[in-house]
Amino acid sequence: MSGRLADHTIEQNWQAYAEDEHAVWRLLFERQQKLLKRRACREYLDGLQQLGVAAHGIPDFRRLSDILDRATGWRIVPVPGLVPDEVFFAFLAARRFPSTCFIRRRDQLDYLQEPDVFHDIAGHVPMLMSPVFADYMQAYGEGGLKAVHLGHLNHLARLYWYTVEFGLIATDEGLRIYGSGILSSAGESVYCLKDSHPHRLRFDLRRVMRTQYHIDRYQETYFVIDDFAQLFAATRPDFAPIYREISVLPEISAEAILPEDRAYAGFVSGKKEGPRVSTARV
Ligand code: HBI
Ligand code: FE
Repeated sequence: MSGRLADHTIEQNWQAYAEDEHAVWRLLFERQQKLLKRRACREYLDGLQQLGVAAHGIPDFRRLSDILDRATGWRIVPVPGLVPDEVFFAFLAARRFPSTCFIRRRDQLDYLQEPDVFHDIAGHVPMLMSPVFADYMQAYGEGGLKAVHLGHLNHLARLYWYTVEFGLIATDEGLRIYGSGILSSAGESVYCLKDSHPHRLRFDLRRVMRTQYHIDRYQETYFVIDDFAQLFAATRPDFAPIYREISVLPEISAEAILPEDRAYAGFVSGKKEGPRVSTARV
């Protein structure tokens, strides 16, 4: 790892976790396991199992990294918290996943704005066991470095938000979760699939990049991919012309629906899904 990146890393110091910190992990993990068995995508559930991420306590990153490295060449690097955007992207481009080490307190089980070790390890890392998703994350890191230089980080950050953090995938068994922000949230893992309030739209790169998001509440809109190959293919073109194209178009608010939007047409709780009547302004 380059010196500049290494400057942002810390030691996980696994031996130093208190028993109560492991107990918080167990609470979170057991609760999510029950919810995710029938809600998370196959790639996530397989990754979790292969990594041996389990209920007994906060995992040792070195053990996980060795398994992850053999599967897809990714490793986990411990960081103290949010790292600067360019550093974050440089890590991803080098197939290094920066993970926080601290765990939320007992009074924060349901909600925490910043990432903690449960979000990073139980939410993100299992997806990195999937070869296509692992490549997508690296491509995203490379795209992030370019976006910063082009002054379009806002557009690229929305792609991350609506895929890596809050993405849904259409499968033969129905709609499933792959976004880590949902996978690590008990409330949102139920809400995103079942609730009649949010829109569930077919993934469209330009639409996603134009759509604002809220960081402090459940999402108003989810974007549904058909498979991870579609996601990876969407990141293959040079984004520079796409950024130019969308920067002259209006931004889209988190809850808005456009006439050209395509709703996910699966069956959710016995009702056919469609966009709600458009009352929102763009
Ligand atoms: N740092 N540790 C950490 N985790 C993140 O998810 C993260 C970050 N720094 C910046 C960042 N995310 C954003 O720039 C991207 O999500 C767009
Ligand atoms: Fe995250």
